[in-house]
This record gives sequence, C-alpha cells and structure tokens, in this order.
Amino acid sequence: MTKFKRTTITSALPYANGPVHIGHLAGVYVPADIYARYLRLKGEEVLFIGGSDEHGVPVTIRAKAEGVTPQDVVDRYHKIIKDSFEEFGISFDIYSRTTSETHHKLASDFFRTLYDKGEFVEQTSEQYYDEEAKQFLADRYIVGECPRCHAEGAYGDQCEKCGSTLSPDELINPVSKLSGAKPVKRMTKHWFLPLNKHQEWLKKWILENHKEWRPNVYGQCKSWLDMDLQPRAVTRDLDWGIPVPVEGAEGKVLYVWFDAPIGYISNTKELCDKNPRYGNWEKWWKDPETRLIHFIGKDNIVFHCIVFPAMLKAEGSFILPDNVPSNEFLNLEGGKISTSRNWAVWLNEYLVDFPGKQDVLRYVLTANAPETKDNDFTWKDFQARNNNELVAIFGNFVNRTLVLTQKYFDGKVPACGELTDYDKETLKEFSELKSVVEELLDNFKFRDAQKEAMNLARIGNKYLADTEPWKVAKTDMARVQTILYVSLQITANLAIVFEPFLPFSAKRLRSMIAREQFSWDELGRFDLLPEGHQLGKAELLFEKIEDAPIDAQIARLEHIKKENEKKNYQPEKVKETISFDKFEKLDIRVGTVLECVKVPKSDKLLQFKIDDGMGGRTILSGIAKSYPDPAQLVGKQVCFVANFEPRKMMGRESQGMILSAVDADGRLVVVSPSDKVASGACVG
Ligand code: B3M
Ligand code: ZN
Repeated sequence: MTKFKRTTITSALPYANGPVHIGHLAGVYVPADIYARYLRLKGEEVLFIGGSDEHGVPVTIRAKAEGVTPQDVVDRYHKIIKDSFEEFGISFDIYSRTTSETHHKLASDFFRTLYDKGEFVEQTSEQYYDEEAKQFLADRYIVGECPRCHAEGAYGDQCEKCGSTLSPDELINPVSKLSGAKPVKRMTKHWFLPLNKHQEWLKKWILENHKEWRPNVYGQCKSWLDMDLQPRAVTRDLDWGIPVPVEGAEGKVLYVWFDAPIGYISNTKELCDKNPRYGNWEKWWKDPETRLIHFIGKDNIVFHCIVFPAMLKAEGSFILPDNVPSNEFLNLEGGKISTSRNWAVWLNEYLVDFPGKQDVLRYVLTANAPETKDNDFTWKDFQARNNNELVAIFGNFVNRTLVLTQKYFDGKVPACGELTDYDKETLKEFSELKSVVEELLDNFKFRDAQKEAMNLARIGNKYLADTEPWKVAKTDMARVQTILYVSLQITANLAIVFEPFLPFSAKRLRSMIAREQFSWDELGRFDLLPEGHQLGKAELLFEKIEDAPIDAQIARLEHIKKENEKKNYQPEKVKETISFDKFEKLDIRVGTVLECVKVPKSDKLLQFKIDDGMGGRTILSGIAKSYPDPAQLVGKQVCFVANFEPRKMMGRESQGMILSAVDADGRLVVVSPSDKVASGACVG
C-alpha cells in the first residue's frame, strides 16, 4: 500500500435515464464515499470522481417513449441524480457528465489514438436497417413475433413475455419500432477491439497478480478469461453519442461502453483544468505511483476488469486499476429492484418521507451491504437498526455522556482522576480500534468496519451502565469526573470513527463537543478533549422511528406489488389436452450440475455438464443472460428432459433440455427439486 502516493477513486457513472435508488447507493456510492472520506481523513491525496452516463440506447428509448429529445432526458435526470448524491453526502470532487465538451473531445481523441495505432479491427456485417427512418436499428428497436412463445411485440434482444433471449434475426415478421416499416438487411462497417489479442496479459495481470480481488470479481473475470475472448464492437449505428472520428463513419457513434469509462478521465480533466489545486489531470491517470480504484456493481465487472483495461493498455500511457471492489445486488423486501416495475426506494422520495435521515439510510445500507452476496433491504430492518442501534446504543451513549457533563460540570470536560482497572480495560479496547478498522477499510470491508465502529459505542454504553455515574454522584464526585472524562474521550473517538460512514451525524457530534475537525490519526487516543474544554450544546443525535411511517412504506410496496401482478402476470393459455400415454413419453430427470460455462461467441448459450446418474451428459441452454455468473449454478440440481432429441447448437451437441421458468423480471430461472435427490431421479 505504501508504494502509492495518491488514489483515484471512480464510481460507476449511472445512466441518466431515471433517478437513482437505494440499490445504487448500497452497491456503489456509499462504499466509494466511505473510502474517499476515510482516505481524506487520513490526509492522503485522493480524488473521487463521479458523473452521469448520458449516451446509449437506454437514453434514446426513454426519449422516444416520452416524445422528447435525448438531451432533454439527460438534462432532467442528470440534475435529479446529482442532487440526490449531494443530499446523501456523496463527496465527489466532481460530478460531471458524458455530454460535456471535454468528454466528447477526450473520448473522440482516445478512439482516434487507438485507431491510428492500428489497435482496432474493422468488420463489415449485415444489420437491420429502417429505410423510412433512414437508420440502422439497435436490437431494442426491432420488434416482432417471438420464435419461442409466439407472443407479439418481442424485442430484438429479448421476449418480455417468455423471457427468452433473442437475436433480431430470430424474430418472426420483424418491424422497426421507429417507423413500423419492415426493416431490410444492409451492410455496415464497425470497429472492434480485439480482446483476443489482450487475453494473455489480462490473464496474467488478473489471475496471477490480483488474487486479492474480491472472490465475486475474481471469479467472474476467471470465467471470462478461461474462454476465448472475442473482438468487441466499439461503434454503433446510432444518432445519439460521440461521432466516430474517422472518415466514412458518418452516422456512427462510439459504443456507450467505450465512451463511458473514458468519462472518468474526462471528468478528472475537467476538474483539474478548473481547479489548479488538483494539479495536472495526468498525474491521476498516468503516474505509476497513483492507485486507481473502480467502485462498481456486479453487472459492470467485465467492462471494468477486462474491456476498459484493454482500452487503457492499447492506448499505452495509462495506469490500470489496482482494485475493482464490486458489490452484489441489493434486493428490496425479497424482490429484485426494478425500475420498470417501480420496485425500488427512490432517493428523492426517501428524502421527502424521511427528511434529515440521510445517515440512517447510509448506516442501514452499509450494515446490510451486499459485499459478498445479494442482500435484502426491508423496512422492518431499517426501523430496527435505527431504533436498536443508532438510537439505543450510539445516540443514547453520547446523549447520556453530554447531559451528565452538563449537569455536573456545566459542560466542561472534568479532570481525569485515578483510573480503575475497569477504566483501563475499557480504554485499551478502543485504543485497538484504529488498526482493526483500518485493516477492514483498506480491504474494502465496509460492513465489518462499521460494525467495529458501532462496537465502540457499545463499549461506551456498557461502561456507563456498569459505572453508573448518576448513582456515584451522590457519594463520590471525583469518581464521576473520571467516568465522564473517559466517556467523553470515547465520544470524541466515535466522532472520528463514524466520520466516513455517517458524515452528517459526525459533524453534529463534533459541534456538540465543540471540535472543528479531527484527523484519522487521532483515533484511539484518550486525550482528545482536554480538561476544561467547553462542550457545545447537547442534542439528540438520532430519533426513534415509529411504526406508522414504516407501515406506510410497506403498504406502498404492497400496493405496487399488486399492481405489478395485475400488469405482468397473464398466465399463458393452457395447451391442448394430452393423454397420460403421451405424458409418459416425456422423460424428465433431475441432474446435478458439474460444470457450467458460457459458450464462446454466444451471448445466450451456457454449456452444462450434468451428472445424470448414467455417466453424465452435456446440455446447452439459452439462459446465459439470466446467469451472468454461470459458476453459481455448479452444484445445483436441475430438471431436464432426458429423452429430447440431441441437437447441434454453435457446433456443439446438446443432449437434452434444461427446464426453466420465467420470473417477474423476465429472467429465466432453472427449475430444481425442493430437496436434494439422487442424480438421475425421475420427475413425474
Ligand atoms: N452506465 C451501466 C450502469 O449504470 C453504466 C455504467 C458505466 S460506468 C463507466 O449500470
Ligand atoms: Zn416469447
């Protein structure tokens, strides 16, 4: 760690096509902010970069749906998102946007540099074109009949009815969503980043040199790097984005995933150009003594660990990320957070319902952070953590300490008399806190670090309960002085250790103890508030949350759930009746997944190796989009049709069919027995 002079922290640029919700905050922005605040408190040189991702099809689709321009959409949401982050204390040094002039120029130059160096390959292929709208069609802009369930209105990349992942070529009677015209095939040229050329060094760099990355990140990288990487198109036929700076590329723009990560660099440049105190932007991106950390969600891993590093390496003058702490997903009351189904807690709405309670949400999201697995946010847990932890432990300890000091010593820090063994034991516990919390924060274990911070408040609370100064005051004021002196030092330590996690409360606490600012190095000391120091006014740090506002949130979600069920669930018509004889012909079995990997060159197919109790078999299944991390299926039991005619797909033979069902989000989930059974067991 010491070999680095400074740290550049980036957090994923949210698409400016909707507001941000608690999933964003928990997955990316709160951990990134804790880390940035921690390093600043340590006095380190650090830059924390954010911004909106304003290009790409998600934005154009929203604009079309609303009948406004893409620029209107991004202007509106950029502001909403930026305001939410500010209100939650996400302490970006800059929050800019990818429609900025600086970014357009830098991203365009970046592309051109790679182009001039011959780092791309050009490929011409056939794609759907709308002759009326005079443009090529992104997959989402083509609709037609689903080849699987025959529903109308399936998209070129997915049927929302049956959840199948599709390619535009598979749609029956495709039409353009733009004009309703029948699209034609046209040749179009694109530039590809040949990831295959980068595979070797990527393998060495990640799989050998970055074994310390979180297992979920390392595992996803490994499953990619174990396959043959393919060239990736970095341009698109679209009229919203950064024009491809090459002659003959009119009407083409950079692929949004090419320009967005460059946004981190552009935003750094914009900041440094405006504020000389940050120095030259290049030192934050090109100096080997700078450490680069990307905070992202798990669906962005491949772009930040493989594609963007390949771009940086191809350019040649940039450093590569030192770590990519990615979280898993946060669910809400047991369901996947979903913008389209309004299954979310929106930050702007939270602030209306719980004004001034930013830190409560920050606390709960960190306490429940999906660091190693998906986690669930529930309103009951939110209430319990507020009432039983923030109020009953942290707030209660601080309040008792300050009120007693006010009562007995007019709010002046008393002298420290002789320490008892118990006092010494207590002080020892918190003198060890610094190294424990540091170790956790340095390793991006924010949940455990916050737990340790809360433990300090627990120690304090117990100390007061055990020493009972309000009783001792009747007989021994000298002892009360010492007890409150110790309690006040613990209070000051709490103000330091909670600063990265709960910045608003830490600030209020500092004002209650009349201390402007602390540095991280002071943590663990017990001379922070010297004898005679006049404290400020004691206030309640946290307040209890009653049942009513919690019940209102739960009722709101229940209402949304009912609405969604009505909207989403239209059971398919039952097919024609069959006889028992016919049913019996179907041989459905349970198998255990031995291996599951993506099929190279296919974004749909997963290849399973199944223990079928009969020597094993290979089955291909088109559910890759539903399982971005196929390794998670290994060891699971699945149901499959065992006597299904073998079929060839992508040149491989599939010996059966894995059964899956569609969930409310259109995701295909494999069907498993509710308890473990022998591999090969019959289903019937
Ligand atoms: N906007 C995707 C997302 O919001 C994308 C991240 C870009 S980070 C450079 O999940
Ligand atoms: Zn379908």
